[in-house]
Amino acid sequence: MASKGKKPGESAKTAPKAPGAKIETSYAERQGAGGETHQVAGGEVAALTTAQGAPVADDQNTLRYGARGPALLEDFHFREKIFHFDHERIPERVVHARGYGAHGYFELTKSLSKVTRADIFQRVGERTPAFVRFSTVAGSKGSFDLARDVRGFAVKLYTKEGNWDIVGNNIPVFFIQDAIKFPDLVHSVKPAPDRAFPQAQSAHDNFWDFISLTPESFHMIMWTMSDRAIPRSFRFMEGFGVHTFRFLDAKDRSTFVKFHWKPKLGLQSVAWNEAVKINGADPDFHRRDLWDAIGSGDFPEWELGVQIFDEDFAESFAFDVLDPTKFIPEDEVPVQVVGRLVLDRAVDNFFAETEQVAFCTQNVPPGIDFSNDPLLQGRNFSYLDTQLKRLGSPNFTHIPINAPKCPMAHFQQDGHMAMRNPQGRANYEPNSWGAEGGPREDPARGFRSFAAEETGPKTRLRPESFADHYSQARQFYISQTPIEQKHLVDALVFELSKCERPDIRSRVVSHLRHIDGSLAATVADGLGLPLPEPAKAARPTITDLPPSDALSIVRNGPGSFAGRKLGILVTDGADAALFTALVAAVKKEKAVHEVVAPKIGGVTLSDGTKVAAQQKIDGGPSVLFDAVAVIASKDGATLLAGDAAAKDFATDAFAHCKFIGYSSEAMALFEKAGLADDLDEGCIELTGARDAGAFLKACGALRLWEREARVDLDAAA
Ligand code: HDE
Repeated sequence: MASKGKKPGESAKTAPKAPGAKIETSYAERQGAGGETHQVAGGEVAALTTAQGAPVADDQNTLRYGARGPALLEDFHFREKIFHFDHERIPERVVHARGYGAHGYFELTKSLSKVTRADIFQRVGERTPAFVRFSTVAGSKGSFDLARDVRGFAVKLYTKEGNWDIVGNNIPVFFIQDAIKFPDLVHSVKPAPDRAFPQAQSAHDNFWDFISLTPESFHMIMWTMSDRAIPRSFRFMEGFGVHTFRFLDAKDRSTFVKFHWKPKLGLQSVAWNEAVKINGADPDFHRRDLWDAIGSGDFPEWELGVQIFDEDFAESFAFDVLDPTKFIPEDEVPVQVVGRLVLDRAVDNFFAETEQVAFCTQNVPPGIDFSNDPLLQGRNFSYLDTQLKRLGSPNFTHIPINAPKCPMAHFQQDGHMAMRNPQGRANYEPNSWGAEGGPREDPARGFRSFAAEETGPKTRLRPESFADHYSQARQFYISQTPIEQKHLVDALVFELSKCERPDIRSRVVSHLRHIDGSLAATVADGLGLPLPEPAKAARPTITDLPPSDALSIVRNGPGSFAGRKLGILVTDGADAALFTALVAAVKKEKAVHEVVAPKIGGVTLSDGTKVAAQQKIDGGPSVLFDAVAVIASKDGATLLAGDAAAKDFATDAFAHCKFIGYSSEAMALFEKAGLADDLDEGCIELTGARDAGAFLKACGALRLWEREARVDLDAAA
């Protein structure tokens, strides 16, 4: 198991050397260009070859008659190169197309041998290799990271008894109860078929039309309109297996289980206005964050938690445990932590690993089994199907990222791109070739399904126990802090304001009336809409489900700035001692910083020290940071005060409720930015190096949400 982080850009393998390949002169040299980057250093390097292995002498010019004549068909190098290029793309995933993956391991911290015979849960301390792919759902592969969307959280665990894929999301419930509605849900949120927009967003008529006609989706809507759908980074979000699964013990006795991933660094999201701006400033914000964290050795980590419960609990629970639009509050069934997941290695090649990884919900090892959740049952069909389309061959398990890391032996053979075929004469069983006859069944170790007794007529019927659509939506809403409730209302108003049809807006609000009266009234008011009658409800809302702290992001924050990023805007002549103290305090908090300066070449501080910048002010807006500091000299502050990007840096940080540290000279910038009269307890003057530590401690609260009432018309109203 690799445990060392790979620095971005560092390749695990070096290119194979062609034996004795001594490159005489490069193309650049022959052309007289001789630029440094074209020089062949050291003599012996890998020779460029065709895919068939023939060394290539000239990769710059096609073969043609004379210098200006027609190209020749016999140029096999050109033909092969273009042929391969033309076929580089594979179909993007129909959902979850935009994603980012990393390698790591799962380590068991608590044995579960009493409830499951799954090998991965037997030996405390044992590590199992893992690959995780995070994703957004609606956007295409090239869309931006900070769409308001559910995030995929798919984990492949290469156990000793086969791959186990927990293909989950960062939200513990789903929009629909039956897999047959999935194509409709996805069609509705994707760009409309006639105009092919909007991309990567749900703020449009088609989506809300479908939702307003699908009452079961309203619990999930509460989550997707909450800040959970705009996470600060993959590292600060939870993951959920969503469905109820089964554990099977050595005697095939079953208990139910739900899976949870809890981020070690706590939960955090961004503000919506910030998300919109991040998408412009850095569309790769989330993938860059993961890449940088792993590259710097700050390995992202989650705890694996399980909620284990039996049939008796399932019977007594207020909702059906097979209904994927419901979760089980942690207050009712505690989450037991049984292990940790650490991501410590970036991919060597995005396509080979992140793009080709093929998760399948039906990949479970012995000791783990499915429940009858109708969404899970449908997914078990869908994922295999989708991989065949995407990867083009039933042999997608031969691709290294998908291949199990335990021994495999079977009689499957042939097909496109077969890398492994049965050896010897027997490719069938039973056979009578004895020891040479290949693998045999293993009834003791092999996968066995839970022998559930199923009866009933063959029908298309939604169970009565799935009919309550609003009670848990309400429970989620009342579990949020006031600022989180406000963000949820704002999100609904924003999204519905993008719908052109007033009847769709109104129909959505008619459902909100069953969730919370003031929620419905505030959204209606935000839309300038008369409060509609409540929608017809299959069941009355249960109004006394207790709030649960586990559902709030704010209540599950980190309480420290560890893993976060401070943006320091500096100018020439800025106080060197203060700058140095700030950087030291950042390090002490296990956070990181970036220097933002008027020029990318950096600045010269008051003591003559030169500091390089990571961002020029125009390219490093404050939305890219969790908190900011402005350390300016008098002249520098005057310079910044005349710069629109510098003013935006300050006003956005303020509007997004960030903590702002500043040297007294920076007031000149704040004055021009119109902030001087508004500075509050989140704006901390750094009078000297000794204030740096206290500022970084204050940043641990992440945001001063109280400020929002002063910067947002909707909050003030
Ligand atoms: Fe998926 N889903 N899904 N899904 N899903 C896919 O498989 C599907 C659902 C989830 O990073 C597809 O390989 C159906 C719930 C993730 O590669 C496809 C239904 C949850 C990923 C598919 C669901 C998910 C996918 C598209 C309704 C959370 C990305 C490409 C029954 C528990 C995995 C692919 C990755 C991907 C089908 C509902 C999570 C088409 C039919 C619920 C994280 O097979």
